[in-house]
Amino acid sequence: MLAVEVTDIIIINCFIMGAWMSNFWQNLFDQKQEMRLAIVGLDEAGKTTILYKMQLDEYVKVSATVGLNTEDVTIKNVNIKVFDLSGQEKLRKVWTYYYSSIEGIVFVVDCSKVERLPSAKEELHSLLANEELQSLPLLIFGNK
Ligand SMILES: Nc1nc2c(ncn2[C@@H]2O[C@H](COP(=O)(O)OP(=O)(O)OP(=O)(O)O)[C@@H](O)[C@H]2O)c(=O)[nH]1
Ligand SMILES: [Mg+2]
Repeated sequence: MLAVEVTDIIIINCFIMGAWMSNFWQNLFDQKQEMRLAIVGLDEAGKTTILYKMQLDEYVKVSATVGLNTEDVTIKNVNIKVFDLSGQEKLRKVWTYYYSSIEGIVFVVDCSKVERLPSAKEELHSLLANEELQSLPLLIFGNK
C-alpha cells in the first residue's frame, strides 16, 4: 500500500492551487501603477502650490521655480511622478522636452489675473498645436 494516497495528493494540489489563485488576485489588485504628468502654465499661476497641496494636503509657501521641480504623488495604488515646470517666459521652451515622456498634462491658469489671460491663452494654443500632445489627456486647472 502506498504511504501517500492519491486523494492526499489531490487535496495538497488543491491547497497549493488555492493559495496561488489568492496570491494572483491579490497581486492583480495591489499592483502599483506608475504614471508621469507635467504641470505647466504662466509664472505665478500656482503650479508648485497645487503640487504640494496634492502631495502633502496642505498649503506650502513656495518660491518661483527655476527650471524644474520633480515630486512623487501617491494616490491609492497609483504613483504619479509630477514634473512641475517653471512658467517664466524664458524657461517655457523647456516644457516641450518633457512632452514625449508623460502620460498627461495639467495647464494651470491664474483666473484672478484677467490681464494675463491673453498670454495664458497664447501658451495654451501653442501647447495644443504640439503633435506629441495630440493623444494625451489635458486638464485646464483654473486656480486662485
Ligand atoms: N490666494 C491664492 N494664492 C495662491 C494660490 N495658489 C498659489 N498662490 C500663490 O501664488 C504665488 C505663486 O505660486 P507658485 O505656486 O509659486 O506659482 P508657479 O505657477 O509655481 O510659479 P513659477 O514657479 O514661477 O512658474 C505664491 O505666492 C502662492 O502662495 C491660490 O489658490 N490662492
Ligand atoms: Mg513653481
